[in-house]
Amino acid sequence: MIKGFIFDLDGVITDTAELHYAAWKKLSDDMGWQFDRELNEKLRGISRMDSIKVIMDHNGVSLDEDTVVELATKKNDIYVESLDDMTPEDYLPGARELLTHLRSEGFRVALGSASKNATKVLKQLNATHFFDVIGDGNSVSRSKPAPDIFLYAAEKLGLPPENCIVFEDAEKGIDAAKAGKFHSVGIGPEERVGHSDIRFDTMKEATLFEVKSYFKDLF
Ligand code: B16
Ligand code: MG
Repeated sequence: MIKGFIFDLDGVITDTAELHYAAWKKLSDDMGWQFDRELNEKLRGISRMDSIKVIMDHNGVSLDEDTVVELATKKNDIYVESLDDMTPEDYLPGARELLTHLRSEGFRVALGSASKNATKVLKQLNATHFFDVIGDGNSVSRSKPAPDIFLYAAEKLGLPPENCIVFEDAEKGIDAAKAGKFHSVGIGPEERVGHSDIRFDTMKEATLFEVKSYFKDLF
């Protein structure tokens, strides 16, 4: 039976991808690196250090580890500053409604994000109270597609994976959910999250009613 829900943050609760894009773009311009929206798509759901490595590989650049950390920190400073402008108006359409619905029906709810800035994002959205457990980039060391962040969240919720549904917008995020034997809901296009149990184009369509209808034997 389904007792818990685990949510990714960027691309599911809110669209921080645009802010990540602007920060990576600024760093890349300063460094003379090529960076565009297509490359930004490849960073969806992956950690900050993995992200900078993808950008450097794309540009055929190799630097010592200390410099890479320094540059990733620079990008993060730009990103974190931009979060100050985020408000409770910045939920993706449908996300707040779903979280409210889950709370009123008594489900256990966790965050399972790769971001080390997740608590700040939740605070800006005024969303912290929706979550019983916060699993973020500081909770585990192996990032998606490893299932670790979702396993961490489920353990803290006190539930086995088969009692939880994971919501994810990233290809590697769905890989992670499947690797952990969770049920999965994909948010986004077929070519990205078509391997989820059920997929919706946006969070607006992913209502509790639709999710319950699909997983009807589990409710
Ligand atoms: P930070 P999610 C991910 O969030 C983003 O999709 C990804 O683009 C970003 O690199 C990653 O968080 C790390 O974020 O630099 O804030 O630690 O989709 O897992 O909620
Ligand atoms: Mg995401």
